[in-house]
Amino acid sequence: MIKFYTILPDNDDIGGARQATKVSIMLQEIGEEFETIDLDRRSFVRPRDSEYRKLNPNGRVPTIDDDGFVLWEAGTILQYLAETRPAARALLPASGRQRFEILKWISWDGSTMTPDLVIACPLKITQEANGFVGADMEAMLLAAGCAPVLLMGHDAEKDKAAWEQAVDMLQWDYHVLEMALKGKRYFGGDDFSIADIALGVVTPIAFLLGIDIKQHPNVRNWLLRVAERPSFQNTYSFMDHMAAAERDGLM
Ligand SMILES: N[C@@H](CCC(=O)N[C@@H](CS)C(=O)NCC(=O)O)C(=O)O
Repeated sequence: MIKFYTILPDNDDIGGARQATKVSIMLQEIGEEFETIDLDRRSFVRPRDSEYRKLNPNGRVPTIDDDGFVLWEAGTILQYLAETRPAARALLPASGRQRFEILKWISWDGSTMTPDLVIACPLKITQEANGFVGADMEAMLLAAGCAPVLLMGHDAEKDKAAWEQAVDMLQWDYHVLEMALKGKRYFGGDDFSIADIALGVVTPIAFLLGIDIKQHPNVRNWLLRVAERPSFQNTYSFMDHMAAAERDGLM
């Protein structure tokens, strides 16, 4: 049985590992049995001498162990499962242009959307009343690969300019998604694919930053479509971020 290493929200003060939910959603979509190994972020994931780093030297989740084959990087795990499990064939065609269209979105998420969110999250804190990046928050952001946090909180004008630039980048990312969904139900076309799993997990994170997607109706309708799937409904962070959108009138 696949072992799935993650950080669940229950005992984690920042709501668990969003990237890892891509894998648990995939495993549920294909009906694969798996064992969840819930790690403590501070004591098991981050320490450079931890046992876990022998599996994943990055000190990040997700990681899977499929009968001795250890794999990390959420997007690659999605592709691996799609190609090794017959039940997952519909989630990534074996050849043809649609396959590369889908893989393009997996790559774009890892190289563009997720990094833009990672930059914007700490900058948002600088814009909140009494917001400041305290020592614990700073350690968390540094572990998550966000070194620019060290430059924040010293100059209010520069923080504001950087936050506005980060929001502008994210708004453009939503515009890219909006155009891609024109006339389509899903990113690969008519059918749900691994691209929808990856982007379905990260897209709603922007709601935590108060980013409004009302001017992007295709993205909204796609998100609502994705939200009907039991695998997403079972995912606490996704449901929480969608509830924030509803509460704050962002969709
Ligand atoms: N590129 C990696 C990124 C994984 C990642 O950033 N995971 C975060 C959770 S969402 C993590 O493990 N953070 C560890 C920490 O905060 O110490 C992937 O896509 O799998």
